[in-house]
Amino acid sequence: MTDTYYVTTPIYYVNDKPHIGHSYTTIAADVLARFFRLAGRDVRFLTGTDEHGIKIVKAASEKGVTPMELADEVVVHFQELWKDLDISNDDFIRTSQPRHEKRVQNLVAELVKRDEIYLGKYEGWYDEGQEEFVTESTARDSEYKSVINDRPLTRYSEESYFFRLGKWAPRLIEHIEANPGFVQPEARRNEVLSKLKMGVEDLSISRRIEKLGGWGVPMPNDPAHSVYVWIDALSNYYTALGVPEIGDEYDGVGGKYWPCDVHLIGKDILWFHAVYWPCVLMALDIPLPRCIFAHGWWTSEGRKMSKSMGNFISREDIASICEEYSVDVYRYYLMRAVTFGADGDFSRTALRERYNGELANGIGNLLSRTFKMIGKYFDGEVPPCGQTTDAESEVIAAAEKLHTSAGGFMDLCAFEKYLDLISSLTTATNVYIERTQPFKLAKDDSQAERLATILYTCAEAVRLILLYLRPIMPATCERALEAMGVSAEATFSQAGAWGALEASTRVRQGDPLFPRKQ
Ligand code: ME8
Repeated sequence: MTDTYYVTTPIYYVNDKPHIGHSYTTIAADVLARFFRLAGRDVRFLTGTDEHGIKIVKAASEKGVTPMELADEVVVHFQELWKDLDISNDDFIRTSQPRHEKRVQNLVAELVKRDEIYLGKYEGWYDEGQEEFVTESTARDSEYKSVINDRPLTRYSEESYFFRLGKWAPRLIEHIEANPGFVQPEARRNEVLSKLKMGVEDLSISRRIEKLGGWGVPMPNDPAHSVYVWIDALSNYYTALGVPEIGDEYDGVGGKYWPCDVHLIGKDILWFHAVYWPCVLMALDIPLPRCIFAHGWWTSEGRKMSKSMGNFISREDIASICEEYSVDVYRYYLMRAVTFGADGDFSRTALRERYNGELANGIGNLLSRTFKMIGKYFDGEVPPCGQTTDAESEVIAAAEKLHTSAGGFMDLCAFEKYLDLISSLTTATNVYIERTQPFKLAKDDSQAERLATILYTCAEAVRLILLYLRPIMPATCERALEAMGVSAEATFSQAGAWGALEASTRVRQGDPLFPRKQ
């Protein structure tokens, strides 16, 4: 039986078009999915859209359309952008789909049956932008405005169903303490733990459906109420797999992928994922996901992104960056520029510097030097590797480290450490060329075997760099690997170790992989 790997992104609100932040989480999830497919795992990668809730109802009414019309219009922007960015999701869930709505009702009915839900009265503040309940003290501290978008909080006083969150909090604390990898990174885990230890109240999980103009999933036990949008949304990770089984055509399509390996999210929505979701799952006796990883926040040109400040990186801006460089360079930059988990700043200047330094001068230059020399001295055929010497050892060691450590870093979503391994191999090989000076040896016939060994070493390093870079830069690496005769099916276990490159493989020098930019 193949080992499964299940990765998800948040499902994005359809009140507005996607921007750099949405693309960041989705690209990171795509990198994981592509890596683990190449590592031979049976991968499921899910993304989608969150279409219910007051936020969507309001955005639709401002535009004079129905929520369904708004969702149908905006979802296309997400789907098209994912296609443009070479996102390899296996499924795309929309919370307005019957396959999801029916399963949410089924899950909530089970909670009712288990007496995990009771009728009470909610009185308090609500942040409609975040679809989040706000405590009296937080509301007071923020002068009754949203801490996210500064809009006034809404006052609510209504009958509501509550989920017994408080009952499950102690078990959740135990789980987080016993499983250090459950909430990542560690600083976020500590934040969640200390907030949990301050005590949590039961969670209001329904809204009067007429307040939402009927837009939502009706509570199965009382259709005058609809399920709170976060309970509806979080369930997508489970319902998309066709579980629980309800007798439709989706039944069990992906049941084997649960529990999820990693929910990738931004830090803004950690509490919902690290507290509400696991408590609901515990109440339903469903195993918990292995990891919830909250990444940091992107600012743009040093400031919080905002449309009015003109530094917003919209879908159109992403398209223009991809046109100037390539989709793969955009993907590389997002994964490379910041430690996953920390905040980052997007700047065109930094992008150009990294592109020229790491891609054009680093990998691109190594590849073109290697292919050129093999073309010139060996008629374009990788020469056989002779006796290796100390000179090769650093390159081989860097390649072996890449092979043995790559999976561990991907498992921890440590993209920057993974890319460091690739960059160490690139640097070691470029330094190796400088030291061994193959272009000089080529003038001396008695050095033919040594020259062959050096160029084999370079070609093998290039092959491994491209192979491991492939999850991040799929189109570029597949093209370049093809020019080295490496099959698109090559997995890390068959092809990831040093020495798999066969002598007499033909290499073709095509256009430069990363032409320098001014
Ligand atoms: O919160 N930097 O949807 P959403 C980095 N529907 N990431 C960012 C970002 C930024 N500046 N801005 C957005 C929702 N993101 C809910 C989720 S899940 C069951 C329901 C990314 O459209 C990041 O992944 O507001 C963040 O968590 C997500 O977009 C929020 O997307």
